[in-house]
Amino acid sequence: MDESTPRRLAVAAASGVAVVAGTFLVTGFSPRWVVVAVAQTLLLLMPDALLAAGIQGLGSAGQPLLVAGAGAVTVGLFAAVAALALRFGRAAGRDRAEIVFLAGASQALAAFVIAVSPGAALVGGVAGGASVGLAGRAATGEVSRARRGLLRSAGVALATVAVAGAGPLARAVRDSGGGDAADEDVEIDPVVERLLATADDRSFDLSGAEPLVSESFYQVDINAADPRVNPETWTLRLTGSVTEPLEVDFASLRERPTEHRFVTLRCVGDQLNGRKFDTALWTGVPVSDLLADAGVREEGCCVMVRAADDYYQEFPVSALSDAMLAFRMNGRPLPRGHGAPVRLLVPGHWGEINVKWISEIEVLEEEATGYWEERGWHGTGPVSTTATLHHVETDDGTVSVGGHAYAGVRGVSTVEVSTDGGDTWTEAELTDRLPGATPATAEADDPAVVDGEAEDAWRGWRYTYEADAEHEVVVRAIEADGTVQPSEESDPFPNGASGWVSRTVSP
Ligand SMILES: Nc1nc2c(c(=O)[nH]1)N[C@H]1C(S)=C(S)[C@@H](COP(=O)(O)O)O[C@H]1N2
Ligand SMILES: [Mo]
Repeated sequence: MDESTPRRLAVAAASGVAVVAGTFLVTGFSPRWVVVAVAQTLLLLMPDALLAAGIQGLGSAGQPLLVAGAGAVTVGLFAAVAALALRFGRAAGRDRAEIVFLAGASQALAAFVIAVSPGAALVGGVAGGASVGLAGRAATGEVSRARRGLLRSAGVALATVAVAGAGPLARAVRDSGGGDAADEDVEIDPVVERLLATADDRSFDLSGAEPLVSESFYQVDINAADPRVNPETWTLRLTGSVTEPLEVDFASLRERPTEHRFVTLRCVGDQLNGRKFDTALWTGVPVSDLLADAGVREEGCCVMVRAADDYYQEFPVSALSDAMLAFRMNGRPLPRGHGAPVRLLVPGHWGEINVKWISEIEVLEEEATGYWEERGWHGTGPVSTTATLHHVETDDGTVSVGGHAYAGVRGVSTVEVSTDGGDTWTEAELTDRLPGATPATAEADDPAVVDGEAEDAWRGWRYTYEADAEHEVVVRAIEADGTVQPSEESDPFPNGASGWVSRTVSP
């Protein structure tokens, strides 16, 4: 290693940073950014168990970790490309301009291969090359004046990061918080407003637990950066074993009969008493109308539902009979993170078949395997019954406990609480059920708007009692037909977590 080698490596590293920042300038935080493309590749290479722990287990917290790791790998990749270019250029006795060009061009090529974005490749190559070029002799030759060159190179990298960072980074940070069009001031439909106000009225005030409409809705998906799907060009195709294949665009979907529904989602990867379990008021179009138009053939047993992020899930076509294509959430346009512009909601089923960014429903004549089932999960069926215990408050011997209970479309009729570790049980107080499906054409002041009962939404529960010694609280849900939630505990993998939630309480 001659004296200039460490400097050349530093120049290469700065150049790698410049490429990563330069490409970001063009793509923003999207699947076309080199770092996101590398992250997706890392996901593909990851062992199934690690992948599941990252996505199903960590949920949205896994995403920043993955992106940070992929960022480091990507900088390293482009630094290596720059270092190779410098090495070859020098060995071949090229002059500085030629070496700079070689470095920039090879980085542009690498960027193109990684993320197939010509604009990003060009800007990335220019940033990377400029960073090498301004390093001057630190990169290409004699040691004299090398230090100043190194500083200039790092300067280019920093400047690119700063320029790339300002606007798009702010947007990325906002997007990763779920914010986007859905965050803008939109006028909420009066019927939606009435439904949300009703949900609010019916909620118990439980510190530590969500109201009946979640304030923060969990997010789980396979993406390092969620797809951006343009509603103007979005279509949904109905293909496969149908008499009349169909393609609907956003405008024609929105002309179909629309309704508002309270629906709960829970991820099969949710822990016992976990937080990947939420409820929203969704607005959309029943899938059955579309299926009827396409005409499912008698041989059609199942569907493969596909999405813009290359996610795919397979399940019985019968599950779609009461499903909905949703394009609004709590009265606002569906947020990007929850599947904009259109997602599927399948009543009573685990979250994983509620496909976001939906692009195709293919009717199959034979069963097939979806994304998570290929990785060992059993999450395409109905949810299991669960009761959470998220609220525990003690005040001078008075204890108040509460949470939510959910049994999919089987419905929860009762929640029971034990304060002696499961020996004796008492009925908890339950929230009134959320209102049933409401046509979007309803009049807001029509009493029927809040009549009826949501078919697939959780209920809140609470129980207040006196206690003077440490004790164990246990909670269990009972389904509408009297079935008691099973007590046997299991991990989320592969069928979803089961068991009664318990907690030791000291008054
Ligand atoms: N296109 C697509 N749809 C998807 C997923 C995904 O990775 N890609 N994840 C599924 C899983 S595992 C769950 S639990 C729910 C979560 O929906 P949410 O992120 O809106 O809460 O979306 C489902 N739909
Ligand atoms: Mo999930």
